[in-house]
Amino acid sequence: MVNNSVSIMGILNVTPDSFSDGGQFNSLDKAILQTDLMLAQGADIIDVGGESTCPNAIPVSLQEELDRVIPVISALRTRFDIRISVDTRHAEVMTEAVKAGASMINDVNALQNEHTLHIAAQLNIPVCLMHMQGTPSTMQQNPVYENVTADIIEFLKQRVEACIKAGIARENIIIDPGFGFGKTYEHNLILLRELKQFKTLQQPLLVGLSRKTWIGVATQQGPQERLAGSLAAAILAVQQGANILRVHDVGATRDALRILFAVNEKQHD
Ligand code: YH5
Repeated sequence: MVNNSVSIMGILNVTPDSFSDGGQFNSLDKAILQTDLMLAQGADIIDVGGESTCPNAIPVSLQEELDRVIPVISALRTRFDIRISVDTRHAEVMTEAVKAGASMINDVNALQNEHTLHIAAQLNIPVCLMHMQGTPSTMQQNPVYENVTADIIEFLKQRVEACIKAGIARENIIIDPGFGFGKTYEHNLILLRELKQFKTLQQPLLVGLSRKTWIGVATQQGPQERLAGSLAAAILAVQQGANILRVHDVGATRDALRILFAVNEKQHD
């Protein structure tokens, strides 16, 4: 945790078709090496995902997702003392991941599937509720909002209420506007400009900005050249109250946060 207030969640993709790391870390050994590196660089959470949610991703079966994710979580659990989050939309993966050692659920569907909602309530661990308009395959076709920030705050407010009604403790609920998920370039800019409005929900706020398409549009850079843009976006988010940053580049993000906290004259780690 940087300065006791912002946590860094390192992304561990275990998808062979993963666009952002070129599928570099799809074997168990590479997953362990990558985790070791992210831990050394200051990650507080490792987010393990086996299903790509980008629009042209090849769909994976439930069994395939389990086969990718569960051995990695087990291997990380035996080797490292770190919180492991599972990035999944499926109840079976949530259950098996927690058995294998995960202690956080990251659901890009915000537990809208009734089964996942009840499973998450039983598991009694932190959950991240992310907003997405549409489904991964269609979400970027024509996203429309009346007021993007207000609409997403209202959606998340309703999801927080549904979770509490299902028995999830309020302290275990993290919210996320879902940058890039059914949002135009302009929508992403407005969301980051107005991010502090999400603090009215009074829940921890997670943001995933790292290397996303809109950053590439703004900087005119490809996926591997979006680090500087991602760091700038991360700092803008933290200045508005973001509590968890989901990132590919843990060390660089930690250094950027150190500058922010040094300037703000807060303690550093
Ligand atoms: C998120 O925001 N995002 S997976 C496209 C890219 C680069 C990165 C084209 N899972 C989030 O990281 N979970 C993902 O360049 C997430 N919040 C939460 N909670 C997409 C991703 C990416 C997509």
